[in-house]
Amino acid sequence: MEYADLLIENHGKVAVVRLNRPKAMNALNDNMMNELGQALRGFDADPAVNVIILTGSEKVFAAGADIAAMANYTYADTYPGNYIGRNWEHILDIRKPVVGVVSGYALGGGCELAMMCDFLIAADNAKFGQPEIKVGVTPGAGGTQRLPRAIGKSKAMDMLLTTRMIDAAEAERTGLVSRVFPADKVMDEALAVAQAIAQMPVSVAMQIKDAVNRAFETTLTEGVRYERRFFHAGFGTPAQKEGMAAFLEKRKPDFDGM
Ligand code: DAK
Repeated sequence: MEYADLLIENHGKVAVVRLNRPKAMNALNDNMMNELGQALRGFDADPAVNVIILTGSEKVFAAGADIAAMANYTYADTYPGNYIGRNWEHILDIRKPVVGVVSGYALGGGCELAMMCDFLIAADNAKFGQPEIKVGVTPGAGGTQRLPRAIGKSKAMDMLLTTRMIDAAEAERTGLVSRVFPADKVMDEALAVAQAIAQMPVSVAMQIKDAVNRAFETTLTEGVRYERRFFHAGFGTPAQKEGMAAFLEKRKPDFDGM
């Protein structure tokens, strides 16, 4: 499948989706977000793919919503037209793991999109920011909600109100990203991480993702109850039979197709 604003790579059970509008610093527009939804849904439904990597270029993940495209929007274009809601959040419906890999800038909507991934790996040149206030709007794709949950209220308020960018080291220290690698190695390292996940049973990876995301939406008691149902159901699956048998037989498990 060819896309105007994305590049796709296949690495066995790992699919890589690259945002690709280099002349506009990968600014996010309707076409790119429609294509992104299409690509992600396609891989989610593809039994040959277990893990998806979402990334940009070496210089920029995405510099935010396309300011040129939205500068003349009216309220009628945004609220009735469901700007953002109509096509930015397809990623939240993806059930397989989505690993975000950020090199360079992830600003505004770019930072918000990155935060919709399941976890983030950063290059040491990564910079995260929410500079929307500088262009006269609030964040509109979850920045005021996911950033404080990720890095705490004080740091989030600082970034959102002053537009201060944080670098990869601060992003790792505050928990926004899970790992940082040198920029020239980050894709190889991220692919190794994704391949490791891809060897696990994809059905269990999907359940873990579902349960962890539930932690942000419910009470602890209900969340643990939700997790327990998956754990109990696991005893009716080939993945549990293979995983535990392989351990006892001191061999590597083969979770292919599970
Ligand atoms: N949109 C459109 N074009 C952009 C862009 C953007 N966000 N960011 C960069 N570009 C374009 C530049 O205009 C320039 O185009 P040409 O002049 O070459 O035609 C080209 O990319 C290269 O950019 P620079 O020349 O500026 O490159 P530098 O390396 O000097 O600087 C930069 C890189 C990323 C620091 C800088 O470009 C920058 O500050 N960009 C803007 C970052 C920003 O403010 N991002 C937040 C965007 S606002 C809403 C929902 C959501 C949102 C809003 C409303 N509602 C529900 C209502 C979300 C808003 C945002 O994300």
